[in-house]
Amino acid sequence: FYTEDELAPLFERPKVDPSAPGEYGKAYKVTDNSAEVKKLVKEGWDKHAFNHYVCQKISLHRSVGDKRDQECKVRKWRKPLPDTSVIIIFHNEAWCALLRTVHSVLENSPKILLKEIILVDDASTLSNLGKELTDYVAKLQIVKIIRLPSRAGLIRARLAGAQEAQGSVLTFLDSHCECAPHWLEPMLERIAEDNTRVVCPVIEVIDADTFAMSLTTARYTSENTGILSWSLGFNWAPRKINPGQPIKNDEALTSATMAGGLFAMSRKYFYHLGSYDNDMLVWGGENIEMSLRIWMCGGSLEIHPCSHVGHVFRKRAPYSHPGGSDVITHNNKRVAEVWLDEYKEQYYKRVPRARAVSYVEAGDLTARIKLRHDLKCRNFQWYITNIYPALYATPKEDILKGGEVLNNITSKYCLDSANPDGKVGVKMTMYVCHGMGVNQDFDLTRNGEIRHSYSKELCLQPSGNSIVTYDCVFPKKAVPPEQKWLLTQDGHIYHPDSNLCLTYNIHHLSAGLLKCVKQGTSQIWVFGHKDGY
Ligand code: UD2
Ligand code: MN
Repeated sequence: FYTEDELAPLFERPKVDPSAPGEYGKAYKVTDNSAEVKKLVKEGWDKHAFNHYVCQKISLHRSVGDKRDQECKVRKWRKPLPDTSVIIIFHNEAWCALLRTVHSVLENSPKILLKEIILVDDASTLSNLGKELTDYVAKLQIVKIIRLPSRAGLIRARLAGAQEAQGSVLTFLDSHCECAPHWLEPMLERIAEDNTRVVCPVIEVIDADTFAMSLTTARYTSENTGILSWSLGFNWAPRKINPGQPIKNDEALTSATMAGGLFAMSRKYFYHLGSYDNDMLVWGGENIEMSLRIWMCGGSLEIHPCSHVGHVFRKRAPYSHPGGSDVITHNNKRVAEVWLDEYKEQYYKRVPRARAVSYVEAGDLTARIKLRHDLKCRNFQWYITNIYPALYATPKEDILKGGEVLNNITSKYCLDSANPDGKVGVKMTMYVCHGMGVNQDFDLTRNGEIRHSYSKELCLQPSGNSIVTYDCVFPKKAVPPEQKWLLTQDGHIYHPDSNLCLTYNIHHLSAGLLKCVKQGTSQIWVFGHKDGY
């Protein structure tokens, strides 16, 4: 095992007054209410999408405290561990955030394990990030800067950084992070044991307003791992295996996906696995692409509960997105086409605009498809079954009818779930049929469910006289009676549990349950009228 002395950092953290702003990861609240300060605060938010005024008040060397479990604090790390290059990419990052990231790496990483820090400037235009930055980091011995001549986007910027790296492990960070003590050793140990492991730290939240660094925000505790949705979005969810039980101190949590910005990976394995998709632009999708590639092509992805790094989560990006929001769709479309097999339909169903080639093009996929073939990767069905079973999609053969549910009164109105966030308990409405799928896309399954699977898998069931979306129970358990429906020969959607029928309420533009009647058309539905897209 390494001794504490052997793990000393290159730079000791200078002694900071414990009552100084933000020390131990505490919040800093602006108390000065003068017009002048208010103006500065506003300008900072506008420019950086976080409280830049507060960011500047806090020492570049602050302590963030130590929120690891006791088990982690007493751990020793097995010799020898590989060294690492820390790669930090940035575009117009605030000085205080960027340099605090750099200093926190220098002061919390063992000198013998930290080969270098590589800063990749993705064509920043802020004046102090030029010569002033070059001069500043020259004093930091092992910090290099690579300057990209034009805006490359974060994927290509990371590739440029990796190209220069000398360490045997690549560790990526965003440019607004702060490392907790011994953040590096746990990740390096996992990789030393098996270089096909890709390891992420627990990401603590640095509050964009107060710069408090905490584990308390419910979404980002060490209990959470990464998941994905059919629209290829990333999210967090509580871990499934032994939730709440402490992780043995030489284990890590496996994770279906990674957030993307903070991870360590053997350099050799990074290239063996096809680094990144060089044709992805600006921002987005690369984290899901890499997660699928790692799992499907023989590696594993995990979160180490003993490694903690803070990250400033912002509500909006402070920088421009050349190409607009289409670049994310472009990137995700590449993920769907290369990795999702027949399940790519599930993605297109939720993001219809991605389907039209004329609208968003995926570009040339030959190289990535060849990579998947050469690496003999498993298929997406394997990933669903083994890595993320909650990503259930009804198999095609089990869908009896799919698409719009049109009511026969006017032949104009369709069942509509105006519920983009996939909340449960939201009432169904009726809306002019638009043929775009999304809110108006439903599947009647062989099991009798009416599934609405836009942002989440939801099932229709009655609640009083209304119909609401609720979490589907199948396939975890059998379909409960309240979620069972039957499409009759004459077009009624019958609910056997209540012995009532789905009825269009023309006055309230809603759908509910009423006694089944033969006459009239408010209970006659055309299911699967359009294809859903
Ligand atoms: C998250 C990830 C981020 C990335 C992204 C999806 C975390 C904590 N963050 O977004 O790393 O995976 O999802 O793509 O997991 N940047 C450039 N050039 C650009 C745009 C951004 O260099 O054109 C830099 C930026 O300065 C930052 C990093 O890339 O250091 C990530 O950007 P972000 O912080 O705006 O992304 P975030 O955290 O919302
Ligand atoms: Mn970030």
